[in-house]
Amino acid sequence: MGTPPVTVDGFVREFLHELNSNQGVSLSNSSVNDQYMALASTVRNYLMARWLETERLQRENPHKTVGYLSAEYLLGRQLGNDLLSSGLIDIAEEALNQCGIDFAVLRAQEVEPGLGNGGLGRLAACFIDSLATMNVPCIGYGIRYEYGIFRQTFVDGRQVEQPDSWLSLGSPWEFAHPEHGVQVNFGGHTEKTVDENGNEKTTWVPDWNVLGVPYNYMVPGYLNGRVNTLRLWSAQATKAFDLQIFNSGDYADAVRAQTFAENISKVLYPEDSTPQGKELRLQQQYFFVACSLHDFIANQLEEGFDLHKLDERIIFQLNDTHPVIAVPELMRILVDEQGFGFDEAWEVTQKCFAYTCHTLLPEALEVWPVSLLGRLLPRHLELIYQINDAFLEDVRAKFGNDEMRVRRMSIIAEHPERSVRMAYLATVAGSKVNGVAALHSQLLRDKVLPDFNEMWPMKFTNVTNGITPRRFIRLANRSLSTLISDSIGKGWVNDLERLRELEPYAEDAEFRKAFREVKAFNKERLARTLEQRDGIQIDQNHMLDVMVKRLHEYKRQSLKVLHVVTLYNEIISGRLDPADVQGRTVVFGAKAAPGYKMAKDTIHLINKVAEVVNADERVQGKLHVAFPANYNVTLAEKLIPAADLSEQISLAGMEASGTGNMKFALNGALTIGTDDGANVEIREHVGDENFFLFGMTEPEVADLGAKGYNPGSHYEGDERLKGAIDLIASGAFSDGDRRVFEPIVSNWLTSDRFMALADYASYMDAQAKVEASYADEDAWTKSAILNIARSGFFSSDRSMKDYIREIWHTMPVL
Ligand code: GL7
Repeated sequence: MGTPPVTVDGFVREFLHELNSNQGVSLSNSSVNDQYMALASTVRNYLMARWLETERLQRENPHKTVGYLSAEYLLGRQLGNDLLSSGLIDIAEEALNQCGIDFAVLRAQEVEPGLGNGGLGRLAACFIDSLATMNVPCIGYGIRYEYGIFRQTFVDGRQVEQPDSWLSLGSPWEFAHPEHGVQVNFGGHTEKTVDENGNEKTTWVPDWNVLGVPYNYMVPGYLNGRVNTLRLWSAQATKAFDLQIFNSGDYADAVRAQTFAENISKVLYPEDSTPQGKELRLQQQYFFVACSLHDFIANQLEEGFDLHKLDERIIFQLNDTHPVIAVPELMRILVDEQGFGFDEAWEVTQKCFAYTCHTLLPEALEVWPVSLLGRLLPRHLELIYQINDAFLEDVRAKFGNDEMRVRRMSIIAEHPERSVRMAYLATVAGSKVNGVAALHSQLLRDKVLPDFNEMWPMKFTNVTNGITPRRFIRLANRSLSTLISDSIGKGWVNDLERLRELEPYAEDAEFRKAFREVKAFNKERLARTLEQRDGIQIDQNHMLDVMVKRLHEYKRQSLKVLHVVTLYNEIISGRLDPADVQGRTVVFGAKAAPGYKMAKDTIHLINKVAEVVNADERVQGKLHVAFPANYNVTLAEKLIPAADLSEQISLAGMEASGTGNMKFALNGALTIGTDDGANVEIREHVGDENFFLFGMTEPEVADLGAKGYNPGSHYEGDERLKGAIDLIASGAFSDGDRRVFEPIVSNWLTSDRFMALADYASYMDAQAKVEASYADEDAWTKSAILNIARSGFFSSDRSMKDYIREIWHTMPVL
């Protein structure tokens, strides 16, 4: 198939053709959505030949592929990204111009697919971008949720969730293939039979099933002609399913059955880090991994490939525990369908999986009650028991009959309810287990999985997360990109360590001036966006102090609120002279899981504090709080390039990595942060003097916890802290009603699980340093430039190299 000519005229012709033939309209009577849809098809047409070519090469000369199994992909908008990757951005802009269309308006028309909660889903999107750019064969497998992460609105300062119907205006980036639907079974029972050779055979007799329909998305590499595939599965009722019920004569029941099946891919669970053990969630997990494994293996079988060597063709990377049910599924396929012996199948399976753990929070480690798993997937439960028996035999062989250890390590937990520990299953099955930042990987070995580390020290490794420079610098910060390219050439976009060449420019007054202009430009752009989107006005001369991430107690948005309230209180009480205060706009962006009360109360508090502070003349021009609703990738792309200060203030030992922290540093914001997650490595790279460190270290946190933490003593012992908490407790931010924020206040004073009060004084000191540094414009700018120059390590291209070397042993296709 031919690619349209790569010229403005060629693009115009293709675009008009798409408008006519796909949208059925002429330019003069087309809507913005028509134009956006036609533009998307045009871009697809340019990428199509490369996609087909990538696929053909892989078919003719199969390379080992990464099967990235992830329940979430937080993709962000596609249009800009695909235009960038195909080198068509300028041509498209000019072509649209010639048609009298404003490119920016069409870009704004795209609804971002929010098929993830936060860092974990966005990481998956960065990784598949990097693999395509590095010419590594990869298929991303996941779920095509009909409703992604909810749209957040505020009503009287409280979060209200709206469904995210991202598909309602059509989704021009996907290709549905109903003809390749995969049947997925559930429920029923198993039967044992003995064949003519006396071998026992198990058959799963399921009692219901659904159809998984694949939707393919292009994943273009950056200017390299490669287009990998993201395959997301959508659930439909199968014919058999319908017919059975139709035959029973109940039409209404049949339609209900269809809805039941489609429910499986209906909605993304909005819990971030704290899964709810809901049956539908397990259905989703099994649904997408069963489809994905079938998809890949059926292809190998068609080719006549020997599945004993499956690991030469694929490595399935388990993105957290969500896809871990793939382990017994592969065992089932090999044993029950392909006639492998158990040991033989286990040997293959162990080579085909690797597991990434993304958390340290005990409540985030998924477990499934045996009762539920057995009802939904009876054969898988049997296989899990069998895997566990064999594993525990190895434990006994290695450590003697240490029954305490055996109980600790068992994949099956007995209390409080008999259940399957998915992280343990993944660890036992995986060829490698990795954490997502150096500190996290160490804590994973020492605290979460110490027994496993003792058993298999070689299994454990670290791969520090990364972010794609294409989306988060080149696309999101075009003015900075131009400044960088004008100084060191264009090669940095897929070789981010080259940003080092910027170091000398920190000493160059001209460059610093240009950098400040870039920041000013980005602030102005942000101001326009917030005005349009939220009716929020911000002062572009302020320091922009940003905390954007999911709302979670461990991330400590409440510590940031205490800082804001302290500043406010100090000014209005006259203890702080406004003339001595650097004008500051604090921006929050955060969604709370709908059932997470403390997180929602904190959102309410932030909004109420914003209301009072912003209306108080005594702090005008000095302190402003902005909390735009519905923080998402699209807003991040505007917010991060404008930021001066990046807030990464989790309690040490709680944030596995963080990836927002990397995006800020790479866009020239300075970090105020704890010694946690990837902050540790960011500080090592950018240098102590360009990072505002505060707070307890992880061992100090552990010590304090062991000694017994008493938040009340911090409150009593610190006038400013007491003042801030008392002000909130007094009803100053709740129209005098002291009850409204009582749960937050009493939590601070009596429990404070994440020790915000213990780190408060140190945080305030660090903020004072921020304030002093910001006053020295030149010194601040130098630090910002050095942050950029020294953060090349945090490219997701580097993360991919680490995975390839340590875990996957795949090769780029030359
Ligand atoms: C997370 C971690 O909380 C976060 O620190 C990490 O950067 C991210 C990607 O590795 O994974 N784990 C998790 O469950 N969610 C995350 O964002 C939702």
